[in-house]
Amino acid sequence: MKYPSLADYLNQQNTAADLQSVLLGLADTSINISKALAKGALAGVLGAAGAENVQGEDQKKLDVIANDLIKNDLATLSAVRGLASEEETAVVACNLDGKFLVTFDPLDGSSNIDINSMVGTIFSVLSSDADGPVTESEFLQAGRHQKAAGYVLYGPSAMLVISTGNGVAMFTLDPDTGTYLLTDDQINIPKETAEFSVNMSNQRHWDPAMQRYISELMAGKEGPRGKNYNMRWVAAMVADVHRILCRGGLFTYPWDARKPEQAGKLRLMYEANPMGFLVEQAGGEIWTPEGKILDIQPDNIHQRVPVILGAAEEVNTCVSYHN
Ligand code: AFP
Repeated sequence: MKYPSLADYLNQQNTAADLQSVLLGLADTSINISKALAKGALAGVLGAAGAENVQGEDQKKLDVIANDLIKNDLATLSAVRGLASEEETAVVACNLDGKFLVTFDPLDGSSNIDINSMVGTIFSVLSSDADGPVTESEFLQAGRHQKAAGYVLYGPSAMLVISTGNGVAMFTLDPDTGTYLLTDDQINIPKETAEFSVNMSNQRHWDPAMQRYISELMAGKEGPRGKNYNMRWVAAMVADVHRILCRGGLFTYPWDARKPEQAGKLRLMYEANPMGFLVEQAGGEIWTPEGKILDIQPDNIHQRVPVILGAAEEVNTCVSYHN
């Protein structure tokens, strides 16, 4: 069976050549990241980098390697005007005549690196008609304005998942040829689910509404929900969202009282928005307890949000506990 390549797919979607160049560039960079991950300890790339990022998180060597690979490769693309990264304090200017802005989490799930578990790269593509110096304010667009979004999951297979606003497509990296081949473009999240995804160890820190919602899932068939639920937690949003795109479910990273001044752990511009774009394109929903995430007007590029995403009916039920 002949599987279409990423370029075949983008041409078939009539994706503009400049946007194609950004997506094809990110795909190429991800292949190099997957090679660095595969070498792991053999290349001396595991462990801590000995520095903190703007989030105050200890950087892993591969966080820095992945960030630099993406930053350097994007800078070679004439279509890219600027970029913002979880690992960069400020926005970075690329080619001032370019019309696309790229935000990304170069290696999501860093705490999984040293245990050879799943990690990923998340990216979001916005457009800008500004000229002159690149400013943070150009990036501060609601997620609904994204021109494309996607991720690469470095799992047993490396898989690229993207949307340009006309559904979601999944590509599998053929290691023999080093090309991403289209393996699924019928991605739909069922409206209901019996599987949820949350880090239960934070339960005592959640607000009472989330505590009650999750406890009623845990009560199973004998409880108010009247059915048993399964739970999964990979500790890499890319892997948990990929599972939801493949077989449904609800994922949440709620606000918690450990850092009450923070709205949540996950970042709006390069985690929640790109994942939310994909989830909505696949028929799911993504909310904070107060409203749809893709409608949020960002205040800054490293803004955090509480996240509830996945099966539309289940997301709406979870949000309703907070009303
Ligand atoms: P790291 O990249 O620091 O491992 O964080 C990953 C993440 O941002 C997201 O991908 C996971 O869903 C979530 O944090 C895991 O958080 P916990 O480690 O608190 O479970």
